[in-house]
Amino acid sequence: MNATTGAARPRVFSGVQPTSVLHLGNYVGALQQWVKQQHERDSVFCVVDLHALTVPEAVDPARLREQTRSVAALYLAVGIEPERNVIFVQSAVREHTELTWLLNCVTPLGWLYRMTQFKSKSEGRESVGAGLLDYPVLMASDILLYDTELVPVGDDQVQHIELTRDIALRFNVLFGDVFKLPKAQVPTLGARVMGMDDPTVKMSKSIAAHRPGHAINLLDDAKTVKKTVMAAVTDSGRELRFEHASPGVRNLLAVYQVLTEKGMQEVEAEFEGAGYGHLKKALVEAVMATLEPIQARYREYMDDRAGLDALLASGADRAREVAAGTMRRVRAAMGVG
Ligand code: ATP
Ligand code: LTN
Repeated sequence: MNATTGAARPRVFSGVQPTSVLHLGNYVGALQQWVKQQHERDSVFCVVDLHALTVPEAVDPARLREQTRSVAALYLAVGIEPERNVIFVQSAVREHTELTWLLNCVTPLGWLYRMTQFKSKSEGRESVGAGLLDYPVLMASDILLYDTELVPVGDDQVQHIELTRDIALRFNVLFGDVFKLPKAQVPTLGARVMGMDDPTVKMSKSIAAHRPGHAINLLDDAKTVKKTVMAAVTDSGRELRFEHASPGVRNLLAVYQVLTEKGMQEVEAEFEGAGYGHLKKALVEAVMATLEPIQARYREYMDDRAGLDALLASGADRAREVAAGTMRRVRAAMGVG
């Protein structure tokens, strides 16, 4: 698909749901890794809008469309180069839904009921759509359509990628060797950024939507970031060492470390004898130093609507070419189409 990439580079696929504005956890857990490795990988990055529909009551159609463009603009704004990588919107490539149906037919229901994300997202609800249970099969289709080897994600998604391998393996056993078996790639640092208001839960878009102070969003201004960080949960101690810190303080230290790209010891030395106020102030500066250039580029992409749409259309064309080839193999193996 990508004439400039050559065959030797491993294929990478990843995506984010356009459920709302992305946060710092999405950035350090996923997007930052994508950017760092884009020169050594043959990458496909997708805005997974069909996944956002799995909680349909949370989605307004006009907002979903706008949010989808906004996430795509953020991919570009964080530094993903469209010439080197394929960037596209999931619903523009129909092969994703077609493969989902075919993979549904080889996926035991028990495997889907076991997924922790399904359990947590369906908990306490009177009724949930079949799409929420089927979410990981759509995700498996995303990954398997592109002969993906590596899937860079935060650690909450590892279970879904293991399931993707299981589905691919089962398909290959039943119908012959069609799919490559992908692996998750989780960053050593920042794989699970915790909530600023509650360091016992992962920073998450869905919580941020109804709890101000939970997340640092990538489009937050300096005043909002300052308010969120200054109010972040810490403890009554003073110890600024990774090993002895409470979960809230450890989270702040880890985010600071990952944004400044400093070593653990360097960070500890920097804050030796200092109070939490000092750490929080330094963190606000580090966050804004990361976010300001991203926000400036984001505005440029969002202001050029035609340019962004053309870029996504060309990404979808390139993605479709690969996806169509995989579907020919799948249909032939299954005896349909
Ligand atoms: P939602 O609350 O809508 O499920 P989310 O905030 O969990 O959303 P996703 O769209 O599910 O975000 O995740 C996009 C990517 O960001 C995935 O690779 C995921 O693993 C990663 N990610 C999400 N939250 C965090 C976090 N707190 N720390 C590190 N990585 C994260
Ligand atoms: N479930 C993922 C989003 C996602 C994804 C993918 C990630 C959908 N399809 C394929 C990697 C590869 C999440 O982050 N919530």
